[in-house]
Amino acid sequence: MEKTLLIIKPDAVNRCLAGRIINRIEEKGLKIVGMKMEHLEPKKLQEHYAHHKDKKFFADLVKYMSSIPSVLIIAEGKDAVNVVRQMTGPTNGREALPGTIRGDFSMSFQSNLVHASESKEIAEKEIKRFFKDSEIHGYEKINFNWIYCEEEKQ
Ligand code: FUP
Repeated sequence: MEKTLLIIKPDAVNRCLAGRIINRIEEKGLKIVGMKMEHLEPKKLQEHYAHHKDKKFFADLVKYMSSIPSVLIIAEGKDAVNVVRQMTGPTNGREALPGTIRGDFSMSFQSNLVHASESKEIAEKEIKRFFKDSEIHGYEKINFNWIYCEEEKQ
């Protein structure tokens, strides 16, 4: 099944929201197949946000993201990339709808609590960037048959 990368960013860790965000992922029916805390280094972040390297907020973004540790998660499920993006809401927390993570807990463009991969291809690259193969776990989830119908499990 599809995998996506989520980063519970430094502001969420600092505001003690990591547990609530992890809860939402689990309650939705996504399967957590990787999870760790890591103090992200500027070099890795510059690569991760390379598409923003010419923007004026880039230096501040890297500084904030490398300020304290983040929690990194790989979530697996049918259409996981799209499902997690929907749960996250748009970049600006002030515009995100209630019910989304950013809509419920963020008032900011930058301090928007979570990163979620944008597409399947990007998710594959991001998972390789942040996780070793040995940190990704395959296991049986006992409630799987109650989350999907037969056709959706393919
Ligand atoms: P998203 O896909 O919603 O995480 O947003 P982007 O990839 O466009 O942006 C990545 C991060 O850059 C955001 F989470 C916050 C930061 N950012 C700013 O600080 N200011 C901006 O104007 C746009 C993005």
